[in-house]
Amino acid sequence: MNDAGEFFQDAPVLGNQYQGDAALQAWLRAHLPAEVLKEITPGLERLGGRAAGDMLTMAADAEAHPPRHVPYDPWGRRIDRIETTSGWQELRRVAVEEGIVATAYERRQAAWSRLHQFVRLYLYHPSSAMASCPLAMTDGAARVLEVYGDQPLQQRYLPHLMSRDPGQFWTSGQWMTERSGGSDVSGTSTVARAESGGYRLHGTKWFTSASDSQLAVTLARDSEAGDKLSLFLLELRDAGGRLNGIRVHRLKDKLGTRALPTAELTLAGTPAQRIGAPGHGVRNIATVLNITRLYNSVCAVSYMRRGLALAEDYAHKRRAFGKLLAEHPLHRETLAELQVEFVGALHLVLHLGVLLGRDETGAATEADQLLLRLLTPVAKLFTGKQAIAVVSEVLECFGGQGYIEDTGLPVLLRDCQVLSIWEGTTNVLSLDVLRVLEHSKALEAFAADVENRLVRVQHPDLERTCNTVRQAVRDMRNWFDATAGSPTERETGARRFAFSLARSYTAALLAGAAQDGWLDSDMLRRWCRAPLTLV
Ligand code: MFK
Repeated sequence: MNDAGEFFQDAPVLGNQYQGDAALQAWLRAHLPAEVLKEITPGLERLGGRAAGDMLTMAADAEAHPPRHVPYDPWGRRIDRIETTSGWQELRRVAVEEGIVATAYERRQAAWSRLHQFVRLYLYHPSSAMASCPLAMTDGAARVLEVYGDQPLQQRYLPHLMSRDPGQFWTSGQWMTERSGGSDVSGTSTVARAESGGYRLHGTKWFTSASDSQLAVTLARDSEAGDKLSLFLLELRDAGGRLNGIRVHRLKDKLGTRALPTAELTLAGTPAQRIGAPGHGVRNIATVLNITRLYNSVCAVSYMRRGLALAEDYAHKRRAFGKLLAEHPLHRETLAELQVEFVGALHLVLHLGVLLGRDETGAATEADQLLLRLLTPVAKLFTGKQAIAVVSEVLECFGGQGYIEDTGLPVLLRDCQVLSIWEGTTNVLSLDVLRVLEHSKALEAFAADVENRLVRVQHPDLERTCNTVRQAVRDMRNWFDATAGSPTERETGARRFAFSLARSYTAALLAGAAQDGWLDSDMLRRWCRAPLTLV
């Protein structure tokens, strides 16, 4: 109430996003060696504070002042300048200072470094106005250079991509999409003409995220490889800051990710260098995609957490029908259901951070590698859809205020909506899951891993739930065998099958945590109340 007795609602407030996250802390305590947790905790606390502090001001500025394309200088010269606001630039500086990319490549925590980086990204992302998008592609570019780049390429570019110095840090875009397609890149018409030890690229790219980056990886038809697709790396600007044979047509007018300068552009003789073997473009860029798909999953979970943090706070200050929202059983139940979705997704995604960390440091078993390959598209498609559903429900927790722009709530939903589209739509990723299962022993590795987790669960209260998970895995294997001779039926069920893999694997992860006593077993029961198999 104010002095005149009028009512004004207090806004939801965010606290330190690490210190207030009991689910994350419980997971880290249960998995990380004590000395690793001790070493990284102060940094997580600092970043958790910034995510609820100075980063929010920067993100609000970036969101309120979207990037601008300036095609000409005052005298008519074509310049194609991309202007971004100071908030956007500051968010990039925070990312560099906080080592959002560097943490994964410095490998100070050996096989735990990737997990550490995932947690940092999880804290950074929902306050970053999507500055995390160029970081995802930068990380993917660093990884593809590590795996396929020759020494000169690695020496020139890796230090920039993993730098902690804002003056040295470079970001990379990832340009796959042309007018003819984003999912099906087989129609790519950009050509790469070999020229004096390098290449020059000619063609038009339809979506180029983060066009303010210094670098980009892209696909083009390679004159040295019978016009098959190869992967190329290009520098956008020359030493004087002028675009390297690139003409920007326009910035895209998007539903969300409005602070992110996504452009449509033409390459007209842009110098480039090939990464990896000629004609292996799709296979090589898949290394980038597998990183960006994991970023997408981490970011999806972090949006769920952000929405819940706001909704929980609000439920303890908003009164309706004579009591706080938090005192209404149905509101509490709604929040509890959302919390379970978030916790399940958190466990799945952090587990992928463990698998990726092992893979990148040579510590992965063959089963780890199969699971990583299988669960990467599974987690991306599953958490992308979950985030949209959870954040949509979160908005409803605020009633009409959830629909009002300057509360900062609608942007969460607008930005979530892209998570199921870019980096492979739900259907394209469901087909990728089939591709993995049809060409490897990943389903066997999956079933064995689930059983290894369930067999440890001795608590009598959990037995029935564990049997439900076992039955789900049997059902999935039966469906997969039964559709072996019917590609159409298999493809038709691919999405349901991928969701089944996500729900049942997550159930096995939650069962282990409940058995070890650091997860409330009610969470597991709630998770398993929804059908685990949809095939
Ligand atoms: C905040 C979050 C941050 C995210 C920010 C990102 C913003 C960036 C915006 C974008 O760039 S969006 C564009 C993203 N584009 C996609 O995700 C493409 C989606 N389409 C696919 O993934 C298709 O499945 C694919 C292009 C791969 C299909 O192409 P093809 O030519 O039909 O591929 P094919 O023949 O199935 O596979 C070629 C090779 O790649 C095969 O290996 P081999 O040559 O050895 O047989 C495949 O096994 C391999 N491959 C394909 N996907 C793979 C993979 N290998 C490993 N991992 C994968 N994911």
